[in-house]
Amino acid sequence: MPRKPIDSRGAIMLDHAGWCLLQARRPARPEFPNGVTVSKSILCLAAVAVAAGVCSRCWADPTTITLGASHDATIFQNNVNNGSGGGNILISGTNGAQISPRRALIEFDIAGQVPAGSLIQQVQLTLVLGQFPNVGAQPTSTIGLHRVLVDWGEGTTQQQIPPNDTFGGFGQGEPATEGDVTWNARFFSATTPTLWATPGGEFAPTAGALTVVSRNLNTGYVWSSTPTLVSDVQSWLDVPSTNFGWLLLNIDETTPATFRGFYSRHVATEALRPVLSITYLLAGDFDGSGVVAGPDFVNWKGGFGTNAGASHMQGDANGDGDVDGRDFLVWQQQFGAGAAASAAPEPGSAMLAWFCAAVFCRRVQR
Ligand SMILES: [Ca+2]
Ligand SMILES: [Ca+2]
Ligand SMILES: [Ca+2]
Repeated sequence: MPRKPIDSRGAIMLDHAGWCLLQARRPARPEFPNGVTVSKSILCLAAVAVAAGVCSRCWADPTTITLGASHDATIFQNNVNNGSGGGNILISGTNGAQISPRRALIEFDIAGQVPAGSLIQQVQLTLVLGQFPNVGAQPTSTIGLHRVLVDWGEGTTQQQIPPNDTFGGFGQGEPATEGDVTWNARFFSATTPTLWATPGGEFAPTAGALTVVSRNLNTGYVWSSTPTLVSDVQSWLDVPSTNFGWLLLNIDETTPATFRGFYSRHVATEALRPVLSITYLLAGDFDGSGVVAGPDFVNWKGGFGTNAGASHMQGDANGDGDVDGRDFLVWQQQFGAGAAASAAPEPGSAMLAWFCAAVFCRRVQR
């Protein structure tokens, strides 16, 4: 189970109780000290809960959402300064005329849609096929998703106003404008481009998922969940500044006419656009209600101080077996997530006061 760094979320505490956070984050004692009792009644409650087998349902059902792409583009090996960031088609593979590879990039705003601190379970990308070579098209084409390692700009080249679903004229891109991604530049500029370290993009050498794409137009092709895709999305949730999406790399960039063209996020018909499906668990939902709220704090409070073997229901949000301040921060960060997110209040001051008192008591007793 993924572990959560405290530093990525610790700043949230400052809004409410900066003193508490500073206490909890002091380098000499990054976690609450072991073996110190805050309240005998609390530990007793936790012990009774475990002994009675209360944890019959430690997790709520996972939540699945679908996201549209936030950025996408195609780059062209034979037109190194052309872009198509606003275009209708995402192309991966060689064309027939020049036997020249095209690669597509696609990115989703994970952190803007999935509650921070969630645990990613499944990830699935669906792209709808819109085009394959008119002449000499291979019966199948295998395309991999490779994590992109550095930032790139989408640009607006070839954007259709108003939007439409046409594919004509996108196969070579057009001369890039400021900020477009191209084969040579991750941010094109006529005067000061930011170049890829390697032309054609910087990306993980191994595909996180591969899919065989045949020739069924207007059909959704799916890159099913793999541990690598899950890891990619988890890391993008935990550290959004590392989210640069995936590059669609055709495994055959030497045979003529291997390309497949998929509808981009800009086409008029929504059902044709790329979709990323994400299934996640709300780590702060200790009571399995589907909402991160006050009752979950009660569970955490009951388990607080457990040093090993703690269940999620007892308040172990990050899966490391204990129930401590890190788990509290996950709960606080996710407070209001779930079914009642739109009407979620801030965590109650009494809960925060209890957390502060717990930290203070533990430090004093040491
Ligand atoms: Ca685009
Ligand atoms: Ca709950
Ligand atoms: Ca924990």
